Amino acid sequence: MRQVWRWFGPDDTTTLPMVRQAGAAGIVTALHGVAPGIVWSPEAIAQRQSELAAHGFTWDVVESLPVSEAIKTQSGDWRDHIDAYRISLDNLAAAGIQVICYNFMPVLDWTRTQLAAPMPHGGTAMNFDLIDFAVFDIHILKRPGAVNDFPEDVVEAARLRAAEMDDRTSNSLIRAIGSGLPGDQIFSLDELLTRIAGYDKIDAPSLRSHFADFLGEVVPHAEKLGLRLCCHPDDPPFDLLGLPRIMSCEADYQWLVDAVGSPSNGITLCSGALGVRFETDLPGMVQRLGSHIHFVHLRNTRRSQRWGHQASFFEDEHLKGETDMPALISALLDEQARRRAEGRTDAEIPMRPDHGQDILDDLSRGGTAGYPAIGRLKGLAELRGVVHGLEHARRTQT
Ligand SMILES: [Mn+2]
Repeated sequence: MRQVWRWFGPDDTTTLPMVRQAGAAGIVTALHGVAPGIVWSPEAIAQRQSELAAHGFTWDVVESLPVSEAIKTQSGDWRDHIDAYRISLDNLAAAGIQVICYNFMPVLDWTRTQLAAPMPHGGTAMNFDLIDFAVFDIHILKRPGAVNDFPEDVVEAARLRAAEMDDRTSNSLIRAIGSGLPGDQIFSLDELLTRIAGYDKIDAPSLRSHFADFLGEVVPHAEKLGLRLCCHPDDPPFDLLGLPRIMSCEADYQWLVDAVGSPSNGITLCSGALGVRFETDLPGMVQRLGSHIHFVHLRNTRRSQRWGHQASFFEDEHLKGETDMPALISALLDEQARRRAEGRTDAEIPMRPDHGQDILDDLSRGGTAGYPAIGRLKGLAELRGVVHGLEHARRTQT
C-alpha cells in the first residue's frame, strides 16, 4: 500500500517536513477554502501542487471534492454545481491527480461528542457518546421530533444528564458536534435547524435517488478522464438528527457499485467509520468488493455501548479497538496481489492512517481535531509494521 498522509494546507500545525519524518510517501489534501459547488481552478490546483513539490511530495489523493448540499437535496443551483464538479474533475485530471474522495452525508461531515476524551495512558482521543448526542439533539438543539429518534433508555438517560449539565460542559458538547460541520463554517443552532429542515421531504430512498443522479452525471465523465472516484462512508454509520444516511454498511456499497458499473465508481474503505457497525466484516468486504476500493483509511474504534445499529464508541489505538487490523491489511494485500496478476495499473492502493490519539507534544500543539502529528505517526508506524510482517510471511511461505 502507498502510505499517504492527510495535510490541511499551509496553516496545518503538522508541517510537510514533519510529514516527511513520519515516513509518508504522498499527500492527501483538498482546496479547503473553496466552497462546495465552486470550480477548483487549474491555478489553485497548481499552487497546492507546488507547495507540496517544494517538500518533495506529490498530491496523491483529493479528500474531499465536496458534493454540495444543493446536489444532495436537488435544490437551487444543483445542476450548475454538477457542471462545476465535472469541470473540477477536468482540472484535476489535467494536473495528473487521479483519486478523488467524497462523501454523501447530509449536513454533517462527521460527528463526535468529545474531541479530547482522556485516555488511561494520559493522552486523549475523540469520543462519540450517544447519550450526550441525545442531550444535544433533544435538550440543546431542541429539534422537533428528536425524542422519537432514540431508544427510550437513551432518552431517559439524556433527560437526567441534561438536568445536571453545566454551561461549560454543554458548550464543549456544542463545540465538538459543530467541529464536524463541513468546511470552516460555524453554524448557529438556528442555522443547523434550518439546514436539517431542508431534508424534511427527503427520506433514504429519495436521497439514494439523488445520489444515483449525481453518479450518473459524474462517473462517466470521470471514466473518460481516467479518474477514480471513491465514496467515504457515513461517520458514524447510522442516522443522526433525523437525517437519512445511505452509505453506512456493505449493502450500501454494493448498491453504489451496482448503481453505475464503472471502474471510476469506487469505494473509500474507512475501517474507523464502517467498523462502528457491529455486523461489519471488513476483511470479507475487501474480498467481495475489493476491486472497487480506490483509497483506504485505517483507524480503529471500540464500542462502549450498543443499541441496534447505533453505538457509543471512542477512537482507539490503530491496532487496538474492535477491528482486527492485521486481518483487514492481509485482505488488502491479497487484493493488491490480485490486481498485479490482472496487470492493473492501480495495484498499489493509497492508504492513510485515519485520525490518531493526541499523545506527547500533540497535547499542546493544537490543529485539526483527530489529526495530530505524533498520534498519526505512531498509527502509521504500527500499520507499516503489520504490512512488513505480513509481506515477510508471504515471501517466506512461497
Ligand atoms: Mn475516514
